[in-house]
Amino acid sequence: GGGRVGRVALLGVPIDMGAAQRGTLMGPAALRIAGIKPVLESLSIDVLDHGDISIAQVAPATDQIPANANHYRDIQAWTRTLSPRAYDLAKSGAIPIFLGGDHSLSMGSINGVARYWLEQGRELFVLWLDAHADYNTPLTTMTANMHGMSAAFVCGEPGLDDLLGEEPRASITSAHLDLFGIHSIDPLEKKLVHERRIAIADMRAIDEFGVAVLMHSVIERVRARNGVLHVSFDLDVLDPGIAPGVGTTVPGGATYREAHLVMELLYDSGLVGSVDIVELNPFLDERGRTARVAVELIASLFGQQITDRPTPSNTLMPGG
Ligand code: HAR
Ligand code: MN
Ligand code: MN
Ligand code: MN
Repeated sequence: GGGRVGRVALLGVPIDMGAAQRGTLMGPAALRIAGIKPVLESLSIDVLDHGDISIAQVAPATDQIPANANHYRDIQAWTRTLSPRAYDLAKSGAIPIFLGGDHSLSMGSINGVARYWLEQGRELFVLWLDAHADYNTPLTTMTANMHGMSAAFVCGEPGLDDLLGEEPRASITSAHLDLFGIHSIDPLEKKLVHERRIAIADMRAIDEFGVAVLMHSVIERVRARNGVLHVSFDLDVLDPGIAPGVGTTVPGGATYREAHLVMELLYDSGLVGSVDIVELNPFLDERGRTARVAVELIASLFGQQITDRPTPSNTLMPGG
């Protein structure tokens, strides 16, 4: 397979202050070691790795630090640095893949990408693959961890209004957000998600109806409006049995095949314009398993057919 997607731009975002557990800052390196670039190249995709961004040059902020937002200044610096980079990458015509890093990075990646598509007159939709809804605000959060607030922020929920500083805010409407694979949500967060009537395919719905039926409705909604889809892929949507290398594992996640089918259907749709891969914590991983699963899933998202993969071998002594 492969060939339909022309160019991919990789950008590492080594951020871990949005989560309670340190270590996701090693995620971009682990994804590279697991072979994200050569795997995409094997699908005839032109891949440019832009390396990791750093927040060293960002101008000091002058706004008040809001209550219930841990490490606000760090996340603010990352968001203000990432958003214009995301805008530029989208404008370059490549499909950007943002290598995390914890999920707070999506506040910057999606803001930048949304700004570009807004200028183009195209509607941006966001598919949020996650155990969690990440729809907290400083008013609803139980932890103050900002990676639990990123979906709410990109939908324009109030509470982090000065996070971007001078960088223009380009929110999507909550009607363009699809939460998928959810199996952990806080009480006030759940209330807010229901008030906004956000589309949510939780793990119970996936068990009952299956990934294919639910994904077709996501895809058709985007296609009906000639939209573009950003995929925000939090590895904790996967069952901890196949993806132990994340900070917030929740039992009852997606299986290996459920996750691949999501990616295969997304590839077939041809609608994906940008991607986040987040929450990989190599400090917690088992011998690179989670990083390898992540790279295999990205391959499916970019056209690897399950029947085209090299045959796994159990041979102990090749040629013996
Ligand atoms: N809902 C919880 C909170 O707000 C847990 C959020 C955990 N977030 C992530 N990203 N791992 O999905 O703290
Ligand atoms: Mn998340
Ligand atoms: Mn999560
Ligand atoms: Mn299941």
